[in-house]
Amino acid sequence: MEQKIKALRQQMEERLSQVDNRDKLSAFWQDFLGKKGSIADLMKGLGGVSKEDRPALGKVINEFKTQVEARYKEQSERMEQLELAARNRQEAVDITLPAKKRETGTLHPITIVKNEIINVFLGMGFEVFEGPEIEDDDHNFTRLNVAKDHPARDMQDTFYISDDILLRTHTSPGQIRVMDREKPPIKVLVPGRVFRSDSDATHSPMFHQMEGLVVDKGITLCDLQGMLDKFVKQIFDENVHTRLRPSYFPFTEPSVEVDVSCFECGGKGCGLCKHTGWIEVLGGGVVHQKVLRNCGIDPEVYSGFALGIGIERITMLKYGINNMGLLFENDLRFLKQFRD
Ligand code: 2NM
Repeated sequence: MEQKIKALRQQMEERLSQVDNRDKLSAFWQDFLGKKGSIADLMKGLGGVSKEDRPALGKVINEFKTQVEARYKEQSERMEQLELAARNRQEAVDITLPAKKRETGTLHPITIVKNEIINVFLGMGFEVFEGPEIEDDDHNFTRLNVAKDHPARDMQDTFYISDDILLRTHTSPGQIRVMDREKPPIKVLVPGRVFRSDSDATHSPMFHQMEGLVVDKGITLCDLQGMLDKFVKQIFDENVHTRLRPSYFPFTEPSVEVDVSCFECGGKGCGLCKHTGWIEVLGGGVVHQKVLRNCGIDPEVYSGFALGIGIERITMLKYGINNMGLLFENDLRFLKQFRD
């Protein structure tokens, strides 16, 4: 029996030295420690041994079994480590490789300029209000002193949804809503999309406007020009200044067209200013007394100024864009140039 164990021990070591995967390890377990394995055989063999020798021999077999189990465990752990090492090698990531490029979005140039304009006016103490894009005739026209027979009400210019519901043609109805709710002093900025049935190289049926309104005691056209001067210096160039020309809007009296001195040539005359030295940038005026009265504000006590800026126009001037269509095509080759 002793001899048999000695031979088995040798066999065991030999088998173990050949184990290089889980299947072989499992076969080893079956052959030595399994129900029909060598050790089970040894135990069975105990039956034919004399009663006196049995305890001692049983002890030897048990010790051998413990040894085999210990060696099996050792090998099993070694196997796990080898497998883990192999998996680590296989799943290794080369952290020195350049990362995959992820496309990030950019703000649309109109949004960039809109934010810039808002920031300038926020710095002067304005608040921002947004009104609805679908308006009624009353807010969009009547209360702004646009008479029933005014050409701006014509079907050609306005997208009507029904007899008196329409897509706003300017953001002024938003200012009416502000004056309905708030009493002076009012200092508000109303940005938004506006709609006019007009489409050619210089007109889009949808465009963006930013209107400003200031109402308080003693507001005059001088306050408008002072603020505009500050505004254009921040938006275009520290050296530009403004010029007011008389104009006409039904909702302001007097009404003005506002030019900036050409920031390209400094006023000497160039292609951008069509050799006039001036570029038209916005319109405005002193809010018509009728409009104030229409909103329950007493024009004997209060006065105000209003202004309207076309955001597309400012954007094109600022970035030297000569074709308005580019602002609406959403061609990435164009839009990517405004990454900042
Ligand atoms: C412009 C030009 C002139 C304007 C007037 C008003 C209101 F509501 F106070 F009457 N809002 N916007 C206005 C005046 C807008 O845009 C070129």
